[in-house]
Amino acid sequence: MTITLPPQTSSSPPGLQPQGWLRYLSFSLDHKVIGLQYMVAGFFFYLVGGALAGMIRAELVSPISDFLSREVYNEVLTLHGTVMIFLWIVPVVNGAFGNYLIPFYVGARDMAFPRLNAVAFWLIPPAGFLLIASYFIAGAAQSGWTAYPPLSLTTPAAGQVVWILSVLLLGGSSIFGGINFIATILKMRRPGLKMMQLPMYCWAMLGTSILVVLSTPVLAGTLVLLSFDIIAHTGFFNPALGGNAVVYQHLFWFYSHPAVYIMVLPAFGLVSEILPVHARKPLFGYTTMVYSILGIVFLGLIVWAHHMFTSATPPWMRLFFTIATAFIAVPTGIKFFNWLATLWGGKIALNSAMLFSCAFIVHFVFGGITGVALAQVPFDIHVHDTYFVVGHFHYVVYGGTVFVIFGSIYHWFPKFTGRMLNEDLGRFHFLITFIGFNLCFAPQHWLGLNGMPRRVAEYDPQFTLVNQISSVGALLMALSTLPFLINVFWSAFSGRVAGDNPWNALTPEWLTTSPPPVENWAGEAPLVTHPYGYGVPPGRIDLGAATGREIWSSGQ
Ligand code: HEM
Ligand SMILES: [Cu+2]
Repeated sequence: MTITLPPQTSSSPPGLQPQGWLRYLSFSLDHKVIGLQYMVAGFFFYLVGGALAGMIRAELVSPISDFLSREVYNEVLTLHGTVMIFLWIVPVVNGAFGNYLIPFYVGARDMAFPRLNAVAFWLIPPAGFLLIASYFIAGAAQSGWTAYPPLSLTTPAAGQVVWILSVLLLGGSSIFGGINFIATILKMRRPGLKMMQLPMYCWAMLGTSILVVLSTPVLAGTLVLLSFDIIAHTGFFNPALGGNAVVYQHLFWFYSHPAVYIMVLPAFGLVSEILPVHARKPLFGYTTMVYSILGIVFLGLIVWAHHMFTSATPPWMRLFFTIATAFIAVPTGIKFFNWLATLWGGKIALNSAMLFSCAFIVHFVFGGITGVALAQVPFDIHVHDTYFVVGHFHYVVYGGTVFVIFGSIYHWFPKFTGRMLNEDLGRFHFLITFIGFNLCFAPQHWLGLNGMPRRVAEYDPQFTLVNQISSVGALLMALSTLPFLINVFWSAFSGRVAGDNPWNALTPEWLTTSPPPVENWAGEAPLVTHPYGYGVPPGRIDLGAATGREIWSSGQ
């Protein structure tokens, strides 16, 4: 079957589109505007999720539930998890950077389906406000972001149904986005550009989008059935009505394990773009990087039940899921060593983008090792549903993904706005975030190993001191947002003018003006066949016909 998409010249008559900053409040079809809309909306929800995290940590300063009632604690916890995953990380690493960068990387003027793209974004704000409004109107959901039955069937129904509705809207948004990325990467490539010449972020987004398209509909279907159980008292998952709650867990984790890769694969891709530029070295092991992404996609789809070792899972199944999970360490390890090899012997600029990216590598390795530990059944039985798990996944999602989001903003801000972010403020931001993060989440592993359960507002007084240390870390993280926000607002208007290519980078988005014009390039899109041809002496490694600046001019 061959589908040929029309060559894109103009997605919409520019004259009909609002200009200036009004563009960002309108139903724009420009992939760059949509990308930044995702970014700003995502950051808004990050502040909301962060405020909720602050409430959680404030409650946990003392062992009794004094600041929040137990019910409200559960609502805050559920909102926090849902907002951070579905409204901050997923929309930003996929929607924001994907929409901004992918058309440049494939040499297109826009995404394959610009209108679908706008619809995907505009589903997010209503879904987010619905979720938050439920807190004030009906009382928010209380059953955690996993919404396990029978818990989600016995807590107040209205908030849970609103929660389901909101997640369904966000899932729809993800699926539309995923379809668009797959079509754009496979079908919109500039003539002459081969798949194995694409920047690594394209491959990461291709893998991510495959996961999105295969697994999100399963979550959507599951939640629809759950809503039937709540509203119409059907018995799909309700044990009291002959349903099976473990089936819910299988279906839920069939989405939610891949979801960790939906968050972290794009982050891998972004890091693979940042490291070569600031180390002035070609990305090491391009081909193995591509195959390890595909390997992670495949393995990511078959390991979901490692979340269910304590859910009456039979021994043979536990064995299968342990082994399959351990195998993910192979492609992930390949990527890790390739990043190290990229840095090795490089001319490293330790600027903010690089600091955040390098910290990502450290955190991710730590989170990965605790993950392999959790995949071992005897260990998991000991720490299941304790703070060890909370420590583990925050190292992955925050220490991994959120650090990469910040690094990427420092890297691409000059392209977005035409101005540089302030480096001193950036390094200061990095330092406080780094200290705050590790202070907050490293001690939680100790809490878990010593038996403090997660999702509780009250705990044994022996854990008080360590919880207080963790809360101080959280406070530092909250404060670290300030220098970042000041930097962004100040630099957007008065920062140093960046020029088109302040980092002397070779990927195609830097070969146009900053910020880029409506259709990305004034003339024809450049053909970039060696996006990582840095610092290689001519003749030493055969990079084909042209490297560096010669590539930039061809086709322009
Ligand atoms: C200032 C930063 C943050 C702090 C202090 C914080 C703190 C916490 C705490 C204390 C919990 C409760 C764990 C439990 O009892 O089960 C929690 C849960 C959670 N957090 Fe965070 N968090 C932060 C950032 C993030 C980020 C950036 C994400 C992004 C994905 C995130 C995702 C989650 C999730 C998914 C849960 C589980 C919620 C649930 O089990 O229902 N957190 N967080
Ligand atoms: Cu998992």
